[in-house]
Amino acid sequence: MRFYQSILVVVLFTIVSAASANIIVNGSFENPPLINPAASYNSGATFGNWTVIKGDIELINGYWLDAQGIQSLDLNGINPGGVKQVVSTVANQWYKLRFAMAGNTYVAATTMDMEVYWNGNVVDTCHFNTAGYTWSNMGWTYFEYNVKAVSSSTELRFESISTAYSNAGPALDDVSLVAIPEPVTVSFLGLGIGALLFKRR
Ligand SMILES: [Ca+2]
Ligand SMILES: [Ca+2]
Repeated sequence: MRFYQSILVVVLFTIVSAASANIIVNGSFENPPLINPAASYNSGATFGNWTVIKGDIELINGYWLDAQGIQSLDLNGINPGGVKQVVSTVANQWYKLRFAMAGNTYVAATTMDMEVYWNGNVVDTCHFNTAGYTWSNMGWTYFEYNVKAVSSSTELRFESISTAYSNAGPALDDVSLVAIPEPVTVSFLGLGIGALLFKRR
């Protein structure tokens, strides 16, 4: 009985991406810190790295408890509004987009509607029904999506399409965008070529 055993070449490549950080700046809307319970920003205005893109929005500090920190947005100031932030991205990189949504609870219960855009394309139309919720229990709900960048710069946009009450709309907080690490890649090169060979005679 003879054994012929080829050399098993195992080449192990391990790619471990560094832990990724949130690349949204001021995703929790804590800046600028407010003295009053609310501040209004009209279309074209900027605040803490966000730009208002339509209508008007209100930065809220104190009308309700937030998902994170002590400030968040009412995307309907006195009219449906929206915000955007342009972030630095890496082409072909996937990211996890995550945010908390609720609704202004100072009007009768209704469904608040918000569109999310990534690079100009609708990611989703999100809905939140405020029934049963109050300022102290907003029911903040997290939404998560995997989105892919196609260039070095990507626009992220949140837009209220809530018209039930023009001055009360979707509440938004705790926005994050984190690069999704490459899976740990283990390549056994040569495993098929120089396969372990047992030959028995
Ligand atoms: Ca916040
Ligand atoms: Ca409002």
